[in-house]
Amino acid sequence: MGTKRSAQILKLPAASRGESSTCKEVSISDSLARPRGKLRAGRSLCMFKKAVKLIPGGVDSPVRAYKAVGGKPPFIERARGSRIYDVDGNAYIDYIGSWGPMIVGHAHPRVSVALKKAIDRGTSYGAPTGLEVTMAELTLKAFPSMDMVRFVSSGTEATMSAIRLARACTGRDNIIKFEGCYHGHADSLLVKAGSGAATLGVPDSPGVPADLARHTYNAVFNDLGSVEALFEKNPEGVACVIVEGVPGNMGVVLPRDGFMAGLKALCVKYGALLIMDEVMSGFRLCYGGAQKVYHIDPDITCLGKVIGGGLPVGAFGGKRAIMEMLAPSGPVYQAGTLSGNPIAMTAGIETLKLLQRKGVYERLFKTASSLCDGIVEIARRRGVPCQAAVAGSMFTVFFTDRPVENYGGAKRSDLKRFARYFTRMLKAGIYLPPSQFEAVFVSLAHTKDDIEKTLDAAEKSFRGL
Ligand code: KE4
Repeated sequence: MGTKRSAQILKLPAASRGESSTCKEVSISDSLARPRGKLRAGRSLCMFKKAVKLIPGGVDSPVRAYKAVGGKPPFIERARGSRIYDVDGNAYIDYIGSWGPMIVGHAHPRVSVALKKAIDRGTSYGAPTGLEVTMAELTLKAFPSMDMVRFVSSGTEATMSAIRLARACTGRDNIIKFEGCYHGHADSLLVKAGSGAATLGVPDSPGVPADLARHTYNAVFNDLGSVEALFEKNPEGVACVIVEGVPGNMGVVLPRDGFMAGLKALCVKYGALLIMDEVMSGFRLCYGGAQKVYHIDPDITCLGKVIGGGLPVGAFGGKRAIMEMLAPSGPVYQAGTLSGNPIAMTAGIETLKLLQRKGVYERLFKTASSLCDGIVEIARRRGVPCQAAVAGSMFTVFFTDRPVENYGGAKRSDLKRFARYFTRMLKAGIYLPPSQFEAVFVSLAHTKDDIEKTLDAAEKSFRGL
């Protein structure tokens, strides 16, 4: 086959049942064995049929609907360690990990025991607790660029609030983001967004007022010239540049050497704040995120996913002078009923404590690398062109024969081939993100045997792909 089969692998150091009465019960199987070699799906299909009448698209977050890969999503009933189990009794090796949070594995005993105790103390008070102080101490120690932090309930709230803060601090309205980067679904950030928006081909969502969208400019990731050009063409100034610490929402794309430092320098030059969105990269690359790997001092950092340990937590933090602009210390309003929730804080604290153990990130990086390298090697042998990037405990294999350094490069991927690969792997019991524009996540629960089983499934899936 005349295709270029080289695969570039860039690596970062490790610095990183609403039971439906009409859907019948089945037993849960712990093995990956498939009856007659295929997935049972009766109950999931029954639930999906019901769900689509009650919930738009049958899901509470678009990427879960399998629009980009075809078929219907399995409905999940439980998870433990590296395994996730659907309502038809199929078991899968899970590489979504709830889109990043489950880095220590599902239902980790340390986390579960702590949560069970916390629940007996009540689930929400709407009042300050010592748990938030503990979580703040842990977070600020991990991210020394931050003097203060505010907890919220999602990554979207974190980035939305960070943008408001940056606009208030600078008195400017314009923001610069990057095509293909996703920062949650706040209006100003749904302009050429990645992740689910890119997956569904709606990077610019209807419903975002043109008057607001015009204040959002998109640069090209890894292209400092495109950023400077936007600064230059905005004499009224730019409030902030927001960037994913390592983009995972166009798939994992690594910053070129000097890119992040260059961004920081441009922000200083033009008086804009640098917001580093580490909702995904924070605690996924290493204990301290991309800013530790790239030695960057952002003005504001956004966090989420891992810091909630599977419960809803987001956070944004930064320099004291900036953060004290926030109500009630300052005039910038931001609030949340469940912000700093004691159950969510408990899960986050236990998860971060587990991640502080020696050798954790070396192990995560080794697991991610061995899986990624193995898939790329199989693709090479099978004549399937692909590129791959590993960043700590996350990676993406792009089905393209050219390097992927930005969203344009990611979009050159063969999405049909990705969909075939995804479907074959799912049938083999491997639960991958249903989109080329997402990251694969490993956890401390993934074993050598899991990796071997996954590569065995890949060996079969690449045949005639
Ligand atoms: P949430 O509002 O979904 O908690 O976080 C938004 C967000 C912000 N910043 C980054 C870098 C993110 O990756 C995200 C959310 N990531 C997606 C997965 N690519 C969440 C999955 C989904 O949308 O269902």
